[in-house]
Amino acid sequence: MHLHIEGSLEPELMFDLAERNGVSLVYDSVEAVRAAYAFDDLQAFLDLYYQGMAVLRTVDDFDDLAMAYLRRAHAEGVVHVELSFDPQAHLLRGVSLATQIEGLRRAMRRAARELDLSTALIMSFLRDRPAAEAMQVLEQANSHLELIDAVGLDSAERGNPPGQFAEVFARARDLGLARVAHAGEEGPASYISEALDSLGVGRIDHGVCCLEDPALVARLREAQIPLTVCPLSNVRLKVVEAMSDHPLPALLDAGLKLTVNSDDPAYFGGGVLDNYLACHEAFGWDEAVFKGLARNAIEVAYMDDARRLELL
Ligand code: ES4
Ligand code: ZN
Repeated sequence: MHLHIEGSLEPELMFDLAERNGVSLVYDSVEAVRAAYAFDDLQAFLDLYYQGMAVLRTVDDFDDLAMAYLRRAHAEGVVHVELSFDPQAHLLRGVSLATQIEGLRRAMRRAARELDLSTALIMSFLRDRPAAEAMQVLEQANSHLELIDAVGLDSAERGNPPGQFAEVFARARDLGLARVAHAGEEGPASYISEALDSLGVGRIDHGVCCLEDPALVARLREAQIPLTVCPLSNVRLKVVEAMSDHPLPALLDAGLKLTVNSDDPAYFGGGVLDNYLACHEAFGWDEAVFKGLARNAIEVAYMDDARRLELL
């Protein structure tokens, strides 16, 4: 449920697409790209993430990117994928919204047919760009609304509070779209409350900083607001020093509705299964804990009720 499809771009495909589109990369090998993936914080990652995705130009590129990821997810036992994408990052490079959505949706349709994977599409706004730009993108998306399931909010968190996007999210609600937002990844716990209050989100992406505020933890527990936690991402971006310091066990003890997700699998050390395995190794969780996490995801995912019943 928390996957940036552009963050699933493996260096091998990055080179293939660069060649196909005549885009030059600053790296001369796949190994050099991987070696550059040592981040001090979210911004250091975002700089490489936006640079890497510049190879995406055509419908086929978005189709190939998504299909490669959906095949890998299927191979590791994933049965439902919610792909989030960052339309502004591509619009700013002259790639139309129609191109992006057509490519992603083509892969999603094929995955349903060939892999029995259900999927949903989340259009995320960049919080470090003006809210007026997000509103323009939402208006542009009006002609593709049946192809979008939810809107999200991502990119650089600190100094970019959710409240700035209140109007955009109110408009998304009026258009019948579900809403999620990154909050409490690097930013303060107050951004989590703000995302709930001013954006009306139904889920919080990350949310790990909620433990700073006991009243907020109580609220999240009482309302059973889902948190899409990404442990390997938090280690790679130095939100925590190591898996052994990760707050997941404390969040679980607090009775929160948790799911474990991969965020940007090509950049942070793997997919959902790798994140599950890292939790098993660090926390010694048994099968019952993982079944509970997977069940939480199925209960709150954007899928139709027939699919939910089939999976539960
Ligand atoms: C992201 Cl890890 C993370 N945080 C915020 N925005 C993002 N976009 C892609 N990955
Ligand atoms: Zn994320």
